[in-house]
Amino acid sequence: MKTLIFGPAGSGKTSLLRTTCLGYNFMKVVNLKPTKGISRENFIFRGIMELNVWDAGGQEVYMKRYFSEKQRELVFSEITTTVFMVDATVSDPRVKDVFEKYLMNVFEFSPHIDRIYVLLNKIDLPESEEDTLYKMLSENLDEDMKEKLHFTPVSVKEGTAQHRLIEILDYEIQKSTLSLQRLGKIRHLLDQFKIDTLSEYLLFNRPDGLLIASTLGKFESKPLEFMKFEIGTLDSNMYQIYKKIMKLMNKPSISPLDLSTIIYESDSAHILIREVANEAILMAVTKNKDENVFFDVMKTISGEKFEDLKSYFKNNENL
Ligand SMILES: Nc1nc2c(ncn2[C@@H]2O[C@H](COP(=O)(O)OP(=O)(O)OP(=O)(O)O)[C@@H](O)[C@H]2O)c(=O)[nH]1
Ligand SMILES: [Mg+2]
Repeated sequence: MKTLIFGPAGSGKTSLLRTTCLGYNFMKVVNLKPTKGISRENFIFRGIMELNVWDAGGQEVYMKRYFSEKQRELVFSEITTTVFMVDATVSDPRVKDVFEKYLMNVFEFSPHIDRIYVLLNKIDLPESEEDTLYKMLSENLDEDMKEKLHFTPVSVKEGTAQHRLIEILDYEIQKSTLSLQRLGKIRHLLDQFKIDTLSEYLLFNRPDGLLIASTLGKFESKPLEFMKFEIGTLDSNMYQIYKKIMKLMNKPSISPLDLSTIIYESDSAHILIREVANEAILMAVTKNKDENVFFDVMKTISGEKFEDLKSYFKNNENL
């Protein structure tokens, strides 16, 4: 799915992508250099939808190239989703000019596009003039066009831009048969895990920290978003210690992957966490502390059905 992120230099496009799709926090992206031309990257959003993101560096030299006869078809054709991002602290009339050229080219080369998302970014700053920008960008457009535009004032710094992008991409998942099929299969497996073990299961996508599916239905967990869910960072010394123990016991050497389940315990439940093929994290929460339930979960997350779950993620590599 070609996803084009377009807009003037410094509006926050790369910051938005890095924080949403790679789970970076805002501090990690404050010193980004301007993007040179178009940077293309593949992400698997929510573990099920493959995105081919085109992040178009917005400096004027590049803008000229994107709109040139030689390049415009390449840049603006075959788009599935597109977002226009502006810095709401800059109400320069040149922004309007770029926006109009962008719209013209999107509709010429990707006429099926029925929504254009416009993010008015940096509203955390006191000098932000999102209303002025909104008026400027929506002025003199015909009604048909206006209906296609969806403006949202946002801030990458405060996290609202990431929420909006996630909403936009979730809407795209709903339109993608392939993603829905994959999600259906994953949900079906988790439901089977639940029946087999009397426990609830949550599956998180590792790179963006977002929920892929759960047996509890929709589940949003604030602190998990925009953060890499790394089992390794939970206890980074464990591997070294265990490796040494194995050596002292004259057992075969182990790889970090052999240490892939973490178990927590509360007064009323066990929580077991296991990596799924490097791409996802599965969390099981038992209904009680019955030891049979515990061992059933252990069996499930190392059994045949778990291999099935893994295979859905391994297939991603071949997309
Ligand atoms: N205050 C504030 N600063 C932001 C926000 N979003 C991005 N920035 C800053 O704006 C600057 C430019 O961000 P980039 O993500 O590099 O902008 P860009 O749109 O990719 O720029 P080009 O690659 O040149 O087109 C960085 O210093 C970011 O830290 C925001 O929501 N609030
Ligand atoms: Mg950039």
